[in-house]
Amino acid sequence: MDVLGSFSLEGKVALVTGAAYGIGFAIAEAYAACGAKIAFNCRSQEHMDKAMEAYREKGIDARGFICDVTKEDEVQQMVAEIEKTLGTVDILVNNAGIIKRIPMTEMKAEEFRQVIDIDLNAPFLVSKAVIPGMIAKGHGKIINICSMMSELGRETVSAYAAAKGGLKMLTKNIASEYGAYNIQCNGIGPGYIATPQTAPLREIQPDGSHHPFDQFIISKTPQARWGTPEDLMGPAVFLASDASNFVNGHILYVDGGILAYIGKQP
Ligand code: NAP
Ligand code: GCO
Repeated sequence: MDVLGSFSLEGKVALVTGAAYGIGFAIAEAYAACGAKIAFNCRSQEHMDKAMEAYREKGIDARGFICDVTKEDEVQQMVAEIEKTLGTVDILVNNAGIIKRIPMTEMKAEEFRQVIDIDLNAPFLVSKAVIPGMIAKGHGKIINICSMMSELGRETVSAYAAAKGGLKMLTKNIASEYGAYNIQCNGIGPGYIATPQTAPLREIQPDGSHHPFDQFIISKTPQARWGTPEDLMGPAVFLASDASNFVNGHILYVDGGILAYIGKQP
């Protein structure tokens, strides 16, 4: 077996949702480096324009779509356009996501619903849109971007934890329901990654000190650092490639060891 070649994505069509920046952009960049054709989406034209420039600077000919992943008609339209112009989606990364950090008893029902809609309902909608093409083609890879909060809770992130816990089980269910069609569905559970989503947790305080949460995460991470989007590139390529053809229903935690560690004695 050509082990190195099994990591190639040459000629594959990859859709990475929410890949205007952050983790999604890094995963799309990694896939392009391994030979994949890239499609991505976001909601904001401003983010899209900046993303297209960033992809061009990296020499990546990405196809960008303004598409809200919570809107089934927009999702269906985007996938149809990708299938028409690039080909069947071989690899889907359900990456688009938001978080709202609000104590549960203060969170409005609409705020809870919005997080569930984007972080859980949308991966269902986008997966549902690409699976028929994967079945017809005889293979497919779906990678759901889960979270530490697929396993753990903490104050103020009830909606996000509920969504990411559900996304872990949606991952296992897609693996169960479509494994027979040679579709592998796995998750990546990033630890604490330095992106715009976690910027509020890393802000330098008015007195110039580090954010308390920043120090807390450092103390809870054996590798004593925040992750970077680049830390997710290799794991994402592995789960998108033939190298993982018998890995199904697995959540690969890329967390620097947080989930394994009780934390440093104060
Ligand atoms: P981010 O920097 O906030 O980026 C989120 C991306 O999703 C943006 O491109 C955003 O673009 C897009 N998006 C949000 N809602 C959307 C919608 N309804 N339709 C289409 N696109 C949408 O987040 P990140 O840190 O890269 O996180 C990416 C994923 O990893 C998320 O699922 C997050 O929950 C998960 N995650 C993050 C961490 C971390 O520590 N950063 C750890 C574990 C898991 P627009 O706003 O322009 O739409
Ligand atoms: C938070 C963070 C986390 C990370 C990530 C950890 O407020 O606790 O935003 O939720 O984003 O999901 O894996």
